[in-house]
Amino acid sequence: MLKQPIQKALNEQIQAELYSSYLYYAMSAYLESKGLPGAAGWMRVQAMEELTHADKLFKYINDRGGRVQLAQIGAPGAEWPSPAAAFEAAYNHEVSITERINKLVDISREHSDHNTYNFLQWFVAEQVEEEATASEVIDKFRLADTGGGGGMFMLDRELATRAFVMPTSEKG
Ligand code: OFO
Repeated sequence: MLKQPIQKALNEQIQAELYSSYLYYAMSAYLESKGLPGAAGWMRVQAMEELTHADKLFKYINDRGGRVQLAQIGAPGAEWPSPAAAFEAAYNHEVSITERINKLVDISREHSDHNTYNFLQWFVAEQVEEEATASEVIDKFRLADTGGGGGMFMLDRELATRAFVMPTSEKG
């Protein structure tokens, strides 16, 4: 059985992950409007991955006999100063999500909830990747910017290759 403060914190994290998805879908739409279908596709895959993060928390709360309670998700905005700025905002958002995950881990320790502590280790590792991938794309945008229009075209083609892979535990 989940303790109340843990359940509350996990529910808040579901909301944060769903907001991440909503934000990345908004960024995808923005990138599409800027004539960058590859970057838009990359961001759409990111948005889909965030849904699987929310789903992981959803399932965990239920598995522990808790109660999922969904809250309102705020509007993510629709415009950024440039495509590179959208990726910078995505990176900054991931840094804030890492802080949230770290706080969740702290709460699980405060309540000696070893199951939740263990469960959260997946998210701890995932956040390293989330920050790194966003940061890599920002670096590529900087390089592409120096290469004129051709550099951006090549980068967009590269970003188009990212595919969504359904995590094994969420299949079926
Ligand atoms: Fe769910 O990792 Fe990004 O937000």
